Formats: sequence, structure tokens, C-alpha cells
Amino acid sequence: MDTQVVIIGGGPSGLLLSQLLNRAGVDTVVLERSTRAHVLARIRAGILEWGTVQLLRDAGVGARMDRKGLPHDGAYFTDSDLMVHVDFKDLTGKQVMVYGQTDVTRDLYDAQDALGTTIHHQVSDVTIHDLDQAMSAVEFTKDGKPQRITCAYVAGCDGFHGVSREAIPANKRKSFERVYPFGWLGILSETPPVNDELIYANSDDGFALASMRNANLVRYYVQVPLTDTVADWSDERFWSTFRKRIPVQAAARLITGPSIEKSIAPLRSFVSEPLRWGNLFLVGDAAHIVPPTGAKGLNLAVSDVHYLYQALIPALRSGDLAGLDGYSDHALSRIWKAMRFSWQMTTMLHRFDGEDAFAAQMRRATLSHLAQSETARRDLAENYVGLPF
Ligand code: RFL
Ligand code: PHB
Repeated sequence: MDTQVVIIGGGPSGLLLSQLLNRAGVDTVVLERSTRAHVLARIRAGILEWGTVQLLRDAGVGARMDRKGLPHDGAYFTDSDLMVHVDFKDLTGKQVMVYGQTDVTRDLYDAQDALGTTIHHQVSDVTIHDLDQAMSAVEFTKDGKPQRITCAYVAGCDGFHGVSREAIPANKRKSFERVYPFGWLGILSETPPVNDELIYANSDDGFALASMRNANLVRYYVQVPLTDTVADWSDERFWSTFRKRIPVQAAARLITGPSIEKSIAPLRSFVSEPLRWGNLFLVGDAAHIVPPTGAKGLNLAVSDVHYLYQALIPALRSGDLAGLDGYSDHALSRIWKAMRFSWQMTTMLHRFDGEDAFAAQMRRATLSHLAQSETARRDLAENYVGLPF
């Protein structure tokens, strides 16, 4: 056998799994389609649940996060003049950490370099074989040459468009999907945040989110029609739309500047079951996608990694397979709860094109209930800071 675990995908899931396994003495090979620079240039998640923060520390990659990350105690949920503050710390005793996925990924690459783990970049034509045999194999092309690696287990950490999920026979998997009729246009701009906590803002004009990366770098989003492209959105158009959608008190403080990144992401909920087929285990976006409204995607990928790493160690050390047998059900139970929360947040905070007046009233009543009920705020807070692993 060439290695114990082949990890397909060098995004946050694959790198964190490699980091945890190698620290426990397990040999792995990571296969990544893109260059490291390309992986690091993707601007994505910004909010880490406290369980994620703790796992990153346990994996030996928490030092820079603890220096540069911004712990947040709460966030605002608003609709025009109705502004609800949810104090996560007060309601749950927990915070979240504002720290970008790009930074998490960079910390993981640095730690992997220090450990001297094996990561092959720019591989193509990845195929997975013999998943029902004692020993499996992964084939790929690197520098124009075909290669084959044999292993005990394969971790499919290759994201929504990867090949791992498709290695499970179509008649053995089931998928659940909801595609929302809008996307988020996100910009990065080197300006000070409009507010010291995040603002999730609904309005008659649609949704906007004010997030940040640090004291002079903001990440702001606006809901856009699926048909829009980045070319439709000049910086001026972005700022005037964003300003209109956030509460007036915040708009009065808004400092604008040039965008240094701009991209559009469609919103989707998706789950593929089961997460295991023979020696293959799906992790993160390879198995499930949530709309970003609940800030759950990266955090769910991390909880999958936690369950799988804890199951692989006894399997490889002593042949104890109980954890691996339970992985799919165990992870899916948490995944479905995050699916529900992300769907509910998306429904509460977005204007749906063609919706009737009743739908708008339901949204407003949900927010108004949140303003009045500590129980409702605690429920939101408990989900936002992350359900226990
Ligand atoms: P990734 O990050 O997609 O990484 C998969 C890696 O696999 C590689 N790959 C392959 N490699 C080899 N062979 C193949 N055939 C391959 N096919 C693909 C890819 O190149 C890539 O490097 O999946 P992973 O690791 O599971 O991580 C998931 C997270 O990236 C994702 O869930 C989050 O970014 C979602 N997300 C958010 N999550 C949060 O927890 N909090 C947030 O605040 C948050 N905000 C967001 C988000 C996602 C967004 N977008 C753009 C989708 C905001 C946005 C706008
Ligand atoms: C981000 O900072 O990119 C971010 C924050 C919260 C979300 C989604 C994205 O819900």
C-alpha cells in the first residue's frame, strides 16, 4: 500500500483532514486540481463557529487566528427600520470568530509545509477504484504522466464540482436540492467596517450583508438576480444598492472605496446521501451545500472532518471500524440541522421575485418575533454559534 489515506481536494476540508491525520501519525496524500495560489485567491467564508476555532487550535493552526481574528459577541438582523440585535455571548455563552477562509487555508498550507506532508497540485483526470476491496486505488495525471496510488481509504474533499460523489453508484445515492432564485454579489474593499458587528439586512429592495475581515477590509454582499454578471455591477452601482438596503443609521456611517474583488455566487441547498461508499468517505462541499446566509458551509466541512478523523484513527490503528460505520449517519444528523437553519435564515432575509404580499408579511413577522422573544433569539444564537459536534 502506497499511503493510508488519499485525500482528493486541497481546500479547507482536505487540508484540515491531512493536518489532523498526519499529526496522529497517519500517512496521507492530498491531490489538488489547482495551484496553491489559485486555492488561496478564492474569497469565501468569513465566520468561524467556536467549535471550528477550537478544532483549528487542536490541529496546531490556531496561532495566527488567535492573533488576527476578531471574536464577535453578536450580530444585527434588520428590515428597514426594524433592527434586532442578537447577543450570542449573552444567550449561549459562545462567540464566533471573524477570520477568512483564505487565512484558514493559508495557515493550513503553512502547517502542512512544516510537517512535510505530501500535496500534489495541478493533478487532473482523478478516478477512484476498488472501493469495495480491502485496498483501494486512486489514479490521476500529473505533469502529463499517469499515476496510481493504492490506499486503505479515500476521503472525497473535492467540493461540489468534484469527482468523488460521482464514484458512488447513481442508484445507491439520493440527493436533495433547493435552488434559490437569486445569488449574492460580494465585494472586498479596503475600507473600515460600517459597523463593529455583522448586519444581515433585508429591505424592500432585497438583502445585503455587511461583513468584514479586519479593521480596514470589508466584505459586503447584495442579493442579485441569477441572470446578473459581475460586469453588470460597477462599484458605484454596488455602493448605491448596498447603502439603500442597510439601516439608515449604518448608511450614514458608510465609507466607500474601490472594490479589490467582486464575484457572484448562486444560492443553493444540496445534500447527497450517504456519505460513505465502501472505502470512500465524502466530506464538506463534496456532499452538501448551504446558502451562505447562515455562515455554515465551512463550519460544516470542519465538523465532517472532525467526525471522520476521529473514526479513521481507531480504524487504522487497531481495525476498530465502529466509527467509520457510523460516520455517514452521525455527520448527516448535524448537516440536516445546519441545512434547516441556513434555509430558514435565507427565507427570513431575502425578497423572492414574484412573491406575494403574504410572504413579505411572514418575513416581517418572523423578524418582529425575534425582536420580542428572547427564546427566538436564543434559538437563532444557538444555531449561529454552531450546534455541538
Ligand atoms: P472547497 O473549498 O470547494 O475545496 C475543494 C477543493 O477540491 C479541489 N478539486 C479537485 N481536486 C482534485 N481533483 C478534482 N477532480 C477536484 N475537483 C475539485 C478544488 O480545486 C478545491 O480546492 O470545498 P471544502 O474544502 O469542502 O470547503 C467548503 C467551503 O469552501 C465552503 O463550504 C464555504 O466557503 C462556504 N461559505 C461559507 N461557509 C461558512 O462556514 N461561513 C461563511 O461565512 C461562508 N460564506 C461561503 C461563504 C461560500 C461562498 N461561495 C463563494 C460559495 C460565502 C460565499 C460567497
Ligand atoms: C463573509 O464574511 O464572507 C460572510 C459572513 C457571514 C455570512 C456569509 C459570508 O453569513
